[in-house]
Amino acid sequence: MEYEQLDEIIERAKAGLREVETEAETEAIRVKLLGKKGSLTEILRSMASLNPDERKEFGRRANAARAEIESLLAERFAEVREKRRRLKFESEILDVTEPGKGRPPGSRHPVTSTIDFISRIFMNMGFFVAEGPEIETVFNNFDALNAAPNHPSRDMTDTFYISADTLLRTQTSPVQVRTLMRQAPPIRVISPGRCFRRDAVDATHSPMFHQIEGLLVDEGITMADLKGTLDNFAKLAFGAEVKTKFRPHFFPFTEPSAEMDVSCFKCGGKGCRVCGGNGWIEILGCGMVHPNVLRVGNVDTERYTGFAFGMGVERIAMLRHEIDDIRLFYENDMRFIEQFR
Ligand code: 2NM
Repeated sequence: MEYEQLDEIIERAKAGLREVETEAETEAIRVKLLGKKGSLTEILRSMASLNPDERKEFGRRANAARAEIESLLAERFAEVREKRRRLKFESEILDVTEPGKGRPPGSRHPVTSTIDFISRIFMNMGFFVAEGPEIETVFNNFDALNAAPNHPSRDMTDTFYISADTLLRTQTSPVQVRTLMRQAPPIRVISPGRCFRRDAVDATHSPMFHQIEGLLVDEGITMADLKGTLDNFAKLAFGAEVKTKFRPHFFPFTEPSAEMDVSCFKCGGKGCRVCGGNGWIEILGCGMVHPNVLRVGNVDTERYTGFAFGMGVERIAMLRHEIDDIRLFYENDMRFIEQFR
């Protein structure tokens, strides 16, 4: 009978498997030849018409043919599976020696670098950095600082109130108040941080800005200590050649109070754009801590005296970097920030 049909199926298996590239294509050939409706199965069905001897011989050969095709399939399956694995590995190859994607270096915001610059100078003189909350009590922000009940800075039009007794701090001195209440003299702290005042925005005003304030309390502290410390700061911050000048001023929390000017570090005092033509630049406010403030911290005012000072961070940064508009600090424009790398 049709033994040639068996040889032919084997040939078709060989020819078909030469073409296949994937496991799915190989499986399709398996189904076509050996599946329930496959060619070999069809041939076996036709065995019904054979006599027993023929059927036995045909069955033997058909089984041999099936075995051969199965082994061809297994071989091809292994090959295409291996090929798929190899392609997957190749597509996933990682060159661990390849240089990383260049990430542009970041830059610190000039407000941050100015805070660090000023803090470092005072830390080198023995001051510690203290921080406190931006939401403060009216007591810490005003009462403890000897501000009269009717002081204009307390006004709703000057201060952001959150409630009758809480507000956004208008200066960082409440941090000094907290320090005084927690710690006995000697005290040497500076407090950098964000402050808030209801100011209209222009080139030199912002309702949110930064300050650094300082406080020193110890036995025998006089105005000479204040002047020596702040003159030293001015020389370290703006150049050894600068001179300082203290002009009388008024603050509720200090008595006497003063403002400190430095001779222009740009033009040496002749007058230029940086100093606005007059040769001197106002840098900070300062004074001897008012006894009423010291008493808030239960400091013995017969034994201890102290001085305090405060300066605007943006103002110092603007002077150092010749920035002419405070709004540039808050626009998050990288082209601005990257200039201070
Ligand atoms: C200034 C000017 C003068 C100041 C006073 C105090 C405290 F809490 F100790 F009384 N801290 N900071 C002070 C003094 C701040 O800023 C222009």
